[in-house]
Amino acid sequence: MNNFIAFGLPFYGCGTVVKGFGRGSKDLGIPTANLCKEVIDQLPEQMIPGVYFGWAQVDKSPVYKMVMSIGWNPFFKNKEKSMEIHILNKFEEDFYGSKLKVIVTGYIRQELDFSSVDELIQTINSDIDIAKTKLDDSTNQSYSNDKFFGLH
Ligand code: ADP
Ligand code: RBF
Ligand code: MG
Repeated sequence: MNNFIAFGLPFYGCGTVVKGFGRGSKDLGIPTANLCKEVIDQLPEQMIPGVYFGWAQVDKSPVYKMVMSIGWNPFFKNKEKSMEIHILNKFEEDFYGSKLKVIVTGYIRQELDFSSVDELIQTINSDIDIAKTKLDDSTNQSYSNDKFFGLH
């Protein structure tokens, strides 16, 4: 619960999926749907750069677990702030231009720099394990049925 207060959570966001940096996250097995600038500009001040988890919905899809990175990706030294969401579901097709809704319920860690891509991937995979477990607790689970996801 302290996380909620410290990081301004839960955060409810909705925006269009835009093209990201085209770095081939997908080839690494971790595609990330990048949210449009309008959402990034509306983030509360307490939502510091870092790795978060929560729930996501693409247009009228079911609600899935997700992990999210906010910031400048120190490993790649991005010039623009991004908000990228990896949804824990296998999609048959890309969904650029779709409406993506998220409820962010927890914070995992700061963004880090790494000495290799392998290290980055391993760390993201451990974030995914943490998110899967935490999202099963009753407080986090309850947000998957939030009426926010029912309004289209
Ligand atoms: P970009 O640099 O354009 O963001 P990515 O390699 O990160 O490219 O791929 C992101 C795209 O992959 C998303 O915009 C979405 O259309 C698609 N995609 C397919 N499966 C997923 C998933 N499980 N989570 C997030 N995006 C996915
Ligand atoms: N990029 C970083 O530079 N440092 C990070 O600590 C970091 N953590 C991430 C955690 C998650 C859960 C996700 C989805 C992405 C993260 N990224 C991070 C962004 C990553 O570098 C980006 O998605 C690349 O495009 C992967 O190839
Ligand atoms: Mg991406």
